[in-house]
Amino acid sequence: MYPRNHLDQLQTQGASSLVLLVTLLITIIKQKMMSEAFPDIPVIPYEGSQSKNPLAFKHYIHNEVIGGKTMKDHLRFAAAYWHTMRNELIDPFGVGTSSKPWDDRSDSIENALRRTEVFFEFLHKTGIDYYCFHDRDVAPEGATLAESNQNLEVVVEKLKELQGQTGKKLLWGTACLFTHPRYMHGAGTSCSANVYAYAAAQVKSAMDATVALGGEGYVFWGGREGYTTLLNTNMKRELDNLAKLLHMAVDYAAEIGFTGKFFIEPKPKEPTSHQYDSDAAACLNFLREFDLMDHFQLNIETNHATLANHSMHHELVVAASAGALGSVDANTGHPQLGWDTDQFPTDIYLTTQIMLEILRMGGLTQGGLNFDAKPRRESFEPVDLFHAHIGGMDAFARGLKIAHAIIEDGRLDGFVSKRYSSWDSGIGSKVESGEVGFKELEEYALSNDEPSVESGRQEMLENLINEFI
Ligand code: XUL
Ligand code: CO
Repeated sequence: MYPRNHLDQLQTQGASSLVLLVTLLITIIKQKMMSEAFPDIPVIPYEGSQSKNPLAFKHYIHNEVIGGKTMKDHLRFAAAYWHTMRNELIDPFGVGTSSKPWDDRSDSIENALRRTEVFFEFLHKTGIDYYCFHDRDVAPEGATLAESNQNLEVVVEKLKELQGQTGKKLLWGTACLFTHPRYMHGAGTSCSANVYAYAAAQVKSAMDATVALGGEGYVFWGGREGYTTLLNTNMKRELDNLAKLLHMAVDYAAEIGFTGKFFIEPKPKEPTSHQYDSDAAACLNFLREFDLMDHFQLNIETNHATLANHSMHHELVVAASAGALGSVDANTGHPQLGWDTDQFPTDIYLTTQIMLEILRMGGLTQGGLNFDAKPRRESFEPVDLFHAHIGGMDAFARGLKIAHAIIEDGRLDGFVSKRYSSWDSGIGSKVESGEVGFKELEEYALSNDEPSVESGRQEMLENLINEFI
C-alpha cells in the first residue's frame, strides 16, 4: 500500500543503474495512480500562512515543537471512519449526495475491504495518525450475530495489516448500538433482556477488535440510551442495567488485557428526546453513583455540548475539573440549526478554548482530537473530505499556538490566581482546609468591615484573548 519510504525499499532492492531506478519509479507511480482513490491529491504539504493552495496546510506543521512537544503529539488527530468512509450525506429531507467512486454501495466484504484501503490512503495523504470506528462502519452486519462477528474479524485482520504497513493507529473503537431496528428501545437500557444480551455480545466483539488493533480507548455513546416518552419508561431499571453493562465491560477488559481507557460521550438528545448521558455533569453523576469513576473518562463533543445548551468550554472545564477529560470529538454545530450538524471546526476562538483546557490539564494522553464531522451535503466530492480535514487541522494548530502563547504570557492565569488569592491564606485557607465552621465564620464576619469586591474584568480579558488571535 503506502510504504513508509519508497526510497528505502528501492535501495534495499539494490537497483543499480539509474535507468533501472527511473523505470521502477515510473512503474510504482503508474501503479499508484491506478490503485489510488484520490489520484489527483498529493500528500498534503505545509506551505505557510501565505499559501493560496486549498490542498496545503497553512498552520499545521506536524513536527514543529510547541512547549516541548510536537504539534502532532499535542493534537493527536483522528479521522472518523463513519463519516469519512460511510456518510452518504443524507439530511432529514433528502437522500445521500456523497460521491465515493471506490464504493459499490454493497454490503459485501470485498467492498468493506476496499474501503479500508481508501481510508488508509486518506490518512496517509492528510498526515492523520489515528482513526476511530464503530464495528458496523468497517464491517457489514450479517444475517446472524455469528456472521457479523466473522465479518468484523475479517476486516479487523485487514486493518491490522494496514496499520502495520503505515504506522497509523486506532484511537478508539466502539459498537454501533443505535442503527439497527432491534435497538429502537435502547441497547444497554432496552426494555428487552434479549436485546440487552445482543448489545453486550456486540460490545464484547467490538472490544476484542479494539484490543486486536491496539486501540488506545473504547467509547460508549448511548445514542438510544434514553427515552422518547416517560409514559413507557422505567428510568431506574434502565439506568441500573446500563451501569451493569459498563461494569461487565470493565471486567471483560481485565480478562482480555485491554489497558486503554473507557470513555462516555455525553449528548443530551437526538435520536432520543432525552439521553441519560445528557451532559458532562450528568455523566459524572452516573459514573459516581455506580462506582465507575476509576474506569471511565469523558469524550466531549462540541456539537453535543451546544445541543445541551452549554458551551464546549463549559463541558471541558466540568470534565477536566473532575480529572475526567479523556478525549475530544472535534466538530461544531450550526448556530441557526437545532440538530447535530457535525461540521468541521473552523472557529479559532473555539479551538483556542479547547486547546487552553487541554494544555492546562497537561495534554491528552490516551485520547485525541477525533474529527467526528462531515462535509455539508452540498460538498459531496472526495476532495471536500480533504478540504474539511485540512481546515480542521489548521484551525487546531492555530488554537494550539494561541493557547500556548496565552499560557506563556501568564496574564490570564495570573489574573485568575490573583482573583482567588483570598483563599491562599488567612480565613480562606482555614475554610479550604476544613478548620472552621459557621460559628468561626460568623465571628470573623462580625469582627471585620463590609467585604470589598473587585471587578471581574470580563471585557479586559476578552480583549486580552483577542490580542493573541
Ligand atoms: C453521535 C456521535 C457518535 C459517537 C460515537 O452524535 O457523536 O458518532 O461519537 O458513537
Ligand atoms: Co461523537
